[in-house]
Amino acid sequence: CATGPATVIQAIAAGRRAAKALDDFVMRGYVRPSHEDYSCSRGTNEELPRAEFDDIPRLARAVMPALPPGDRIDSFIEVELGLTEEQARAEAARCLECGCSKQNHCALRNEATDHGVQFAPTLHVRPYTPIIEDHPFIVRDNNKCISCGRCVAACAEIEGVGVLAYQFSEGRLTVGTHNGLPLDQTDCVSCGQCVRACPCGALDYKRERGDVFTAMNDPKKVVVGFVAPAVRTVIASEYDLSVEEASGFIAGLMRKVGFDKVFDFSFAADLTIMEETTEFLGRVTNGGTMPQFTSCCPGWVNLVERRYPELIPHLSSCKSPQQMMGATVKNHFAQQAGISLDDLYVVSIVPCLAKKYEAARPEFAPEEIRDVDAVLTTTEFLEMVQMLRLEPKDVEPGAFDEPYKRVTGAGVLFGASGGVAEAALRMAVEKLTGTPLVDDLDFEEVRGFEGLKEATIVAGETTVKVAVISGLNNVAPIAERMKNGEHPGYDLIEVMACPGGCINGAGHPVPDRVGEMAARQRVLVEIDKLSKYRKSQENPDILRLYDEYYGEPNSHVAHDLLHTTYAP
Ligand code: HC0
Ligand code: SF4
Repeated sequence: CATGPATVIQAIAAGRRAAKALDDFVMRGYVRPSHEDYSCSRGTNEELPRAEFDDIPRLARAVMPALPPGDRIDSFIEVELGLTEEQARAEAARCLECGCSKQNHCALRNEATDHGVQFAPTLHVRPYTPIIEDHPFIVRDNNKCISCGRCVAACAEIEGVGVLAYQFSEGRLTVGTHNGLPLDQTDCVSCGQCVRACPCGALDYKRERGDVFTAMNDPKKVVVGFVAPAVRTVIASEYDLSVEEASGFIAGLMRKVGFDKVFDFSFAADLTIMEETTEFLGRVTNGGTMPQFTSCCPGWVNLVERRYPELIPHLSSCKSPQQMMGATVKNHFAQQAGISLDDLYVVSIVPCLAKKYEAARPEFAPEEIRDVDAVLTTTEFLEMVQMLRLEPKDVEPGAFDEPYKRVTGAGVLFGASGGVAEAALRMAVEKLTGTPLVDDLDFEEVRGFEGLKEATIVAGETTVKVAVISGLNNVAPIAERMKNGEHPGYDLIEVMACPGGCINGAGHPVPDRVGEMAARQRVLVEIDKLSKYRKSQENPDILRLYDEYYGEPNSHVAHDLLHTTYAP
């Protein structure tokens, strides 16, 4: 198992501060604690994805600031990749050398390049401070911090959580937590908007792609992937696809990356609508706790648990689509396909960091087997595509797999703010009036980027008042009023932590042009318009799943697998 990567890591390990640099690599998921295990787990050298070798320039650059000045890294690059010293230097000069893999687009580098700023080798020479790992997956490296304060602002002003603050230490202004506690002991909701705001990789998150590659390289494992609605908006833009092409292309791309089965989250979004709208109508007719809050955004659920536990009875008991899909695959699909749980590895691809937190919650790992084994962000997925050197011409577009092949436009809409409410209204109005909703499926009032949107819908004898909130700072006034016993005047409230919903999640590449968010939203709205089925309750695969497995919405089995409880 003596491989290229092992040689490089050993060589780097000979440098000054090498142990810390190596820790940095391990923490970021570039290498395993034992690189021999890492190589062995991938089989022979020939079977290693080219990517492991392609990562070397980035690894080398990452460690440069921690090594003595000189040509050591350039010579590693030369040795491993066959570049000349001149080429190696040119390669290195393209980057600010912070070592981050900044979501494919580095705003700081782009700004620097636009303004003609040249790379200087002394840019980051500072006293080394240890990398802080005080959160399940967010890592903070103050060696890279440029004290711009974007993360502090994102946490305070977009999310209203305010757990980050400037700190002054040893003559340097950097960022810490407001009360000095480790991040995982604060009210951090894990939305990742701080990571998204950081222009230079001082805030980053641990990658899970190594675990996913390992599972894919294990011949015993059936690796199932499912992709969130909002991810296709980014794939459409990255590959310049039409709306009609986006979903089929992403299914083909996932197969090419190595997934054995590919499903669409929008299916689970339909399942969520069946469960959550049934719960809502139950509360309306039985005088249950009102209003009902949606529960599919784990950033929002984290905020309720940490800061507003009084509101827990208002949260829908539904798991998010991610966890509904995981539970359905690990139970219904495993049983139907005759796959033992030891051999089934389930991966979600999402725009969201909070979903990494959600998937790791102990209640979603019955008998210590997680329903969702790994969570990849859109960025991580695109990194895997790059590592495998896949080109669009390698991709054969196709449908998602049975038995969850068909999805509705309502499920796809989930990816933007207002989508959950709109999908729920399409079912609620139909049930309340007893008449199939044929026209007037579009509830445009709840779409768009306003932090608070409202709609009043008259359905037969019932009037449903809906609020749609995105950006957690916008929920505080309502939450505070409810905490003090006031009714906010709504029946159903959708809350998503990220402004504009999941299309703006921290796991996507950072938009680098004006209008990108509106374009992402348009993709979802257009897919909905073109869909054969536009109401979750008419999805034939959902109806079949109820027939053969769950019985009916909110049934005993459904409660067991598709609902949850919350802990203050
Ligand atoms: Fe979302 Fe979702 S819509 S939270 O934003 O509900 O991540 O896209 O996958 O689970 O479906 C994220 C996006 C999802 C979930 C869905 C919901
Ligand atoms: Fe995640 Fe979406 Fe919530 Fe953002 S809005 S934290 S991307 S689920």
